Amino acid sequence: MKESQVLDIVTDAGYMINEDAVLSILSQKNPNIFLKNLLKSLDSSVFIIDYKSVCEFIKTSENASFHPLHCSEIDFSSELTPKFPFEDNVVEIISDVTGHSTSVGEYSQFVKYFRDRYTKISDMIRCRVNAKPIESLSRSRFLRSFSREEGSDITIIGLVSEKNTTNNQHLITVLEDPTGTFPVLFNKNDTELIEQASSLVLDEVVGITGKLSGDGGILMASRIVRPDIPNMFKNRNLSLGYAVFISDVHIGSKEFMKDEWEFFIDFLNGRIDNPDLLNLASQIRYLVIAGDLVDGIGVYPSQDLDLEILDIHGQYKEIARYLSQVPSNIHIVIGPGNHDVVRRAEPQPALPENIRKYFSSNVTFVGNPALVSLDGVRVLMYHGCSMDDMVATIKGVSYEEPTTGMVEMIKRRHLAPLYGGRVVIAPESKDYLVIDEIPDIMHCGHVHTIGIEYYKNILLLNSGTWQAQTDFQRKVNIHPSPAKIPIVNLKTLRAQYIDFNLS
Ligand code: D5M
Ligand code: FE
Ligand code: ZN
Repeated sequence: MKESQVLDIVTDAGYMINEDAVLSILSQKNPNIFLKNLLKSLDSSVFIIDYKSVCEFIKTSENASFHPLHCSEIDFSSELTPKFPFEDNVVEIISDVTGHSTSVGEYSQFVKYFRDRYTKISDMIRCRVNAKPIESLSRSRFLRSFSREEGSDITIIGLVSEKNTTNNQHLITVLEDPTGTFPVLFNKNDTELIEQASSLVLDEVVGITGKLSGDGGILMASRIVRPDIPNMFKNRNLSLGYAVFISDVHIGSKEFMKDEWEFFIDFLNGRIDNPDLLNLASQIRYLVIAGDLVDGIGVYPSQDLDLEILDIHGQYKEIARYLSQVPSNIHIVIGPGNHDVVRRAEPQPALPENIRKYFSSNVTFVGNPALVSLDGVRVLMYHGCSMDDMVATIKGVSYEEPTTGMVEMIKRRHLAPLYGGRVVIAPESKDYLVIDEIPDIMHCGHVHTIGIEYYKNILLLNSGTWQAQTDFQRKVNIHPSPAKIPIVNLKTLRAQYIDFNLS
């Protein structure tokens, strides 16, 4: 049942309804029946159905439950008995730069870094299509000058090193592989192709199929081949219980939503009078945090005006204090974001020892990105800074629907395909941002909006935030969706979210 259906039924019955009441109705097991019975129970003096009238009805009904929004108003008597002990909630780190960084930012390291990006992604594309090295095209150009016959389709794979529009509105790009560079033209009259080509970003590795022009000097493109993942990708090794995914807590910020966050901690501890949610809480095994734990210090100009806690250690002590209140059987995994106290360049290493010491022993620290296995379920964690670049350059990618950007990352098998934008890259000897192994779950944050979506069996999650809209975000029209928390069944990979907003 959708919000609009609730509104239609209520209006048809001659009532008005407020938003909280709609939420409460939609959170019921069977909202349709619940609403029907609720309408029957109202007496003629009621004009607006508000939350209070829904609550009164819940108290007298058998199968109804309170929306978590309101449980703080109710006495809870039940107790949480965790179903999974900490020893069972294992975390294995599969890929992470922490402890392996060799980057000092020299030119030669960038050459090696991009070579690794090219090798890994071009190998994936080669599984889908036969390709020639660019060098061989220049040779065929020489041979073609002796022959006028129509050429057959050829494919080259390279990094997109230039992208421009010609005077005639065609799109021209240059592809670069280790053997050379070659120009590729997308004809403006092929509307479908030109639409696809407009999504090419500088430095992504792509295959392009086409025919050589008459003089052999340019490839006339007919198809773009991205590495992507197989349509038939199947999840393996699924597990049991639940995992909760959050990010962007921004402790220390004046906009940190303390009450909603404490309500969330209450939920994890089962201090909630909703039997379904209590049952859910008892089965939580993991809490995964994808960066921006704290607001940090000096992350942007004049940040101190927006800070409640002005000391970085004070900020981390506060989040550690809160996380020590999470039931100790829950294994917490923490990766950093651009507000955390590690280098800004990606891949970022895990938080340093002088910060880790504040946290309890049920916390595992990883870098950004990191591929981890939660008792067999592979989770790719990435804070998500590249999303800003993608929203700015790829049509259809938006802050409102953050999973659109995550799909573009998977299609390119790279977490930050565009080089030279907002994401700063550290030239490690291998490219940790390549999506090498296909995860079961991909978890990002950063843009402060919630998104839950599947792409070819991969569960894509963008966790929202615990920070209300900042002045800056208001100016640039970013509308966060705070305190909405995705929770995932590790057996089925089905995800739902719980709304902890109090107003
Ligand atoms: O980023 C939260 C969101 O706000 C993310 O989409 C980037 C955007 N943001 C934040 N600060 C800036 C600046 N200075 N310029 C442009 N966009 C920005 P967070 O990482 O939590 O700050
Ligand atoms: Fe953030
Ligand atoms: Zn961020």
